[in-house]
Amino acid sequence: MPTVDASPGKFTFDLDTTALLVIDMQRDFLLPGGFGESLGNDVSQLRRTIEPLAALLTTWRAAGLPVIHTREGHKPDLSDCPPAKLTRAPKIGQPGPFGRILVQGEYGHDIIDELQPVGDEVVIDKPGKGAFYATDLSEILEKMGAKRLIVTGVTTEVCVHTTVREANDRGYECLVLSDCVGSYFPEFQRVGLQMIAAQGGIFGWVTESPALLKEIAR
Ligand code: C5J
Repeated sequence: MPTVDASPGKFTFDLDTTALLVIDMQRDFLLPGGFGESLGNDVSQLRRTIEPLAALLTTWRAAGLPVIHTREGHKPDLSDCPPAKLTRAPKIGQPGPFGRILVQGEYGHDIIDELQPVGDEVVIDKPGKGAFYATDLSEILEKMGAKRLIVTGVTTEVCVHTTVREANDRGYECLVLSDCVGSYFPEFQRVGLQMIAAQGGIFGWVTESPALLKEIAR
């Protein structure tokens, strides 16, 4: 079985039962001049994930393995956006440089050009931070027979963490790729990754993408 060196220990997986999750690599979060930057964030902290993630996708797709993309956002009438979320993120639904912010169908809501889904790859629209909440992700993974998830995307301490925690509680083993997840805040990136692998891997495993690429190539 393929095995990669990871923290807190080796992560062994079976290519037939492992899916790649690419979380919220959306223009609103990543493009210079977009929503993320308008909040005062340094988008370069997220953009450094694009190149390794594109390389991973190339190899993963060439091996014929499943990819699931997610997008955080809401229906145009915001009926799926809880008032408590809107109160703390009042820009949601407002016009921005890339269309209404985090609204489905808008340019900014979609995935960046470099990482656009191809073929029949699944795209899950999610109203929350976690990819399992109010989506079909559980059913999709069950149908695929997935038992393990390779987790990538943004942001490390928010949607990646929430999804890894949700997945962990549902019995999935998660390997988080540190160079393919990003936070606007270097401190949150560091601590967020530590928290996943702490206490014997309380939420999962952490490694860098080259370790995984090497195993897939074998
Ligand atoms: C945030 C996300 N940070 N995808 N969303 O609001 O992490």
